[in-house]
Amino acid sequence: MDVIFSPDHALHASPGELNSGEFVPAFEKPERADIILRRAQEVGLGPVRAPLSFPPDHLTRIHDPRMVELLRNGAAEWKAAGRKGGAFPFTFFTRGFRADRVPETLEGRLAWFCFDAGTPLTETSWQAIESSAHVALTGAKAISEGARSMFALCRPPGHHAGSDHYGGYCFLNNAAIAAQYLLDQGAKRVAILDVDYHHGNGTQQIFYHRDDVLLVNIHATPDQEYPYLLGFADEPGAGPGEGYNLNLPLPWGTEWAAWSAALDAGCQRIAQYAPDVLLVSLGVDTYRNDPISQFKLDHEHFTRMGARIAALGLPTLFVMEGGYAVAEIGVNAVNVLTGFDGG
Ligand code: OKP
Ligand code: ZN
Repeated sequence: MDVIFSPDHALHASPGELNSGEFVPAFEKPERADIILRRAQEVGLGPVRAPLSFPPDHLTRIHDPRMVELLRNGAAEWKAAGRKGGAFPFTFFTRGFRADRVPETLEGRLAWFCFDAGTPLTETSWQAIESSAHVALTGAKAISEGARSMFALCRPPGHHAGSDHYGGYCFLNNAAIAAQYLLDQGAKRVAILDVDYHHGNGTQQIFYHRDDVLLVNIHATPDQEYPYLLGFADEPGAGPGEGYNLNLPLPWGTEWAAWSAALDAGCQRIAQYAPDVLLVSLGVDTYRNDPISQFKLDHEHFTRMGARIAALGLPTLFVMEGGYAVAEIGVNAVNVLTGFDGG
């Protein structure tokens, strides 16, 4: 399958993140995408293509334009105010604060739109963020034109970003933007299968009230794991979207037997929905040696994951999300894709 990749991803290099009380080097770093690309080339996965460019309304179909504006200019405003390092929030919006006005100050907007202490903006982040969305859109365009499968090698990732909030190393929700594009091009039903270790809270929030996107999420239970506040089993969707969100939370320590049973259940729901297109939010942080995760999948399980997804027989767009065992991220991610291709 073709790989969509932009070297612009490297323009987002986080200066670090708050982790367990310390400011530590970022886990989400540029090497991740470069290593996946190198592995894809090593196994001859398929041609590597640059992203096309798209008008900004594809981004604002999903995201609040005021948040997009913050992502675009926040770091420059931060620097103009004499600050150093990345643009991090200091305050976080929560219950009890004014919900009826978006602040005008940079600090206020960071507090309003950003929900964690791991997702700073740097002066060149926007180019990477936008290119990551364009990588996903380019994959979606190829699928809408009849491709059986595509790999959008997105970085930074996207599934924690909601319509008006960002965090978890994610700024724009690449998979959601791609899903909306496919619907706008005429697809009637899109399914998203999120196999990242973490719950895709942003994707869930974006589509929670809709029945034209089925979301299936397999992830570490929020009773134990980030993002802690969403991703429980009793979140079926609401209004017209009721029945179109399926969360399959699993405990720390989950191995392939239980993980693959959840995958089977998720795939059965997707088959029943009979979508026109499948998107896979592909995180490989379920890997046994991932530095921030607690599942126990091995290299060969990623190959089997890809084969199970292929058995759905759907046009499939893979959108890269997480995975922090950097030395092994290439093998794990590409195993899913070669497993899909039957290799
Ligand atoms: C992004 B994706 C670890 C803090 C966790 C956020 C994790 C974001 C994961 N102590 N920080 O879903 O892979
Ligand atoms: Zn993750």
